[in-house]
Amino acid sequence: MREYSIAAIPADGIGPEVIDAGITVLEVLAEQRGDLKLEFSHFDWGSDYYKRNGVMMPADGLERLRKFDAIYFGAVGAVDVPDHVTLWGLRLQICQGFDQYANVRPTKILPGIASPLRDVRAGDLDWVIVRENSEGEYSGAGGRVHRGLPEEVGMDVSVFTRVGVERIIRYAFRLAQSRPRKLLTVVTKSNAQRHGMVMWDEIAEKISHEFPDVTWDKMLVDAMTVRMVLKPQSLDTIVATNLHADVLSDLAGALTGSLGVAPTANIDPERRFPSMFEPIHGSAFDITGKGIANPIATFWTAVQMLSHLGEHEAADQLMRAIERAGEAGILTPDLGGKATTRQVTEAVSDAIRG
Ligand code: GGG
Repeated sequence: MREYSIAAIPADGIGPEVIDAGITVLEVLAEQRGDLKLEFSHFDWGSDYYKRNGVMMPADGLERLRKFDAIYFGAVGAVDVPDHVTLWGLRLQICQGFDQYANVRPTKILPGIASPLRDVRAGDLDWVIVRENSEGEYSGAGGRVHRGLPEEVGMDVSVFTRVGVERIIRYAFRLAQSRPRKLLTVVTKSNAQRHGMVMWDEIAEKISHEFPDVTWDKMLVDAMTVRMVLKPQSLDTIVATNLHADVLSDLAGALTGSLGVAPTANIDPERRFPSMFEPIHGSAFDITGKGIANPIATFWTAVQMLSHLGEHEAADQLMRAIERAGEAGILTPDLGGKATTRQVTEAVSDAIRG
């Protein structure tokens, strides 16, 4: 029996609903297999915690998380707490505190789910977006001076370091190399942003020589949005900055049916710290409590978590169960269906049981 301890941080909005669903299917999976024990510890951090304590997580939060094998995360964002407070106070603190510099976002059209793109169906669109997750536009550098005055200045400084860019581009080349098509697209905006983004291009060129079997190209982020829509089959692995990849992966989510199916893994490739697994979507407070949140992204990120833990068979089993629920047409309203979170959870659990 292999045992893993997992920190569950459901946080805000629909986060608790989808994490609850995720833990249910993981427990069904562990029970059905019999070779796996998953021990969940729950943390009530997030916006409600902030309203009670003035912080999104306690000062020793990272220290408390460090001992876990993985973190299973819901979403941040609340109606009555500013977004930059919720994001920086919890999700980014964990990503940056644990140097989870590779944010990996598999994107494909699952069976039974329709893409809004004409003539594009399951198999035609199969990408992995790699988001730089530690610096760039999310460096946190900058400031505001002369607050409230006409001459007020607000600055967000994008910081790109050679170490940071080299490691993410190398990670992306390695990932592209491990996939059948061995294709990588490096996205920047190096025509307009002539310092850090030009350094990205130069570093990509240098690192490409370590991977002679990977075919790669460069795209400007604006042109990339067009290519994703018009020529989705021409793409495979994609690497971009923190902000660019954030925007591109929302588009990718929509192209694969809904953001509700899009998973993400915040990985520390060197395994010094626990990695964190979550749906891409936020707290979606417009549907919170209605029981209709799509749990598929949270299930799919559990597949990523199992793979990261080395449980590849269990990961494949869960992925097949997710696909079978889609094939059976058990879909939540964001995908045009009528199923509830609970019905999708039951369908995936039944598929696991076979
Ligand atoms: N589960 C992902 C999540 O909660 N995202 C909230 C959010 O505001 N993210 C912004 C970002 O990642 O840039």
